Amino acid sequence: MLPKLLLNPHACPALRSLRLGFATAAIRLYAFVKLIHTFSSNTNCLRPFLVGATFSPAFYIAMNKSTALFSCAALFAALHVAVAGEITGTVTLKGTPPKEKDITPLKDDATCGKLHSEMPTTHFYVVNANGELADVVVFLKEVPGAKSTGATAEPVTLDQKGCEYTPQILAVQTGQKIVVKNSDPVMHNVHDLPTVAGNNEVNQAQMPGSGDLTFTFDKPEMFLKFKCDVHPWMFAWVSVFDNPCFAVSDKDGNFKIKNVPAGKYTIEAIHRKAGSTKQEIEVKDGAPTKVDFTLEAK
Ligand SMILES: [Cu+2]
Repeated sequence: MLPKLLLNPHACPALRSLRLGFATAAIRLYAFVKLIHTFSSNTNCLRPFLVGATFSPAFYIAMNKSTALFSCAALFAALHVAVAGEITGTVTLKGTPPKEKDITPLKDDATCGKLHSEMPTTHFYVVNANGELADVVVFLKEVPGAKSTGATAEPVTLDQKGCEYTPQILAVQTGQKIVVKNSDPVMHNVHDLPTVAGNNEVNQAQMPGSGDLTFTFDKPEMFLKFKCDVHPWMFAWVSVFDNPCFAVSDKDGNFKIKNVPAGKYTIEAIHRKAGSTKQEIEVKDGAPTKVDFTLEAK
């Protein structure tokens, strides 16, 4: 009976006004819950600033129209301070990189060699036809107030395929899981070699078809080395950060660092062979910031 009355298009003005009131309250409540959910499930740069923004379902239910309205206003006011920007850019390599080296011991290996139809090579410089460079770690030198969200961030996968690590350059946060897979029909021995105190050295065999291994690191470290004790040509390099404000350039040299709190920063791009370069930038509320880098082949 009540729904019928409420939905009747010829209802009296009092009922129409009541109906409008319900609809507005529902929309406000939905907008607020959606907003909170967006930020509380966010795993990137802004999250450390909104750690308090997690509430139980009971909280949403108990909230009435006026609290919703007040909270929306308060949250929007708070976000005006915390609104984030996005940094995007491209890394270009100047000059011609040295020719990649053949990995002859891999091709000659009785088992691993069969996994390659051609001579495998190193992947020191992964450059596209336009000279844009992959595998460059781009990060903000200091992000005041930002903390690692690694404990709840998506794990990063490090695979062993064709008796090579893939990817060979990766970056994670402190406490973020690195899941090591073995997609090969051979045994590997995953062995990380940290140089920073507090990061653990682990040396673990991984049989073909066996379960994944998990690694985490507690301290920031650049290019922490992973090797395989069975296959001496296998290496991967993991950079560990204590905040989420970093990226690794893709095959077209592009990178994106999302939800960076507004402010002035030093941003650095570092490549294992081409070295590093820095720039001073300012990220403004809600605005995209474009930063391109050029590194020289060495
Ligand atoms: Cu191996």
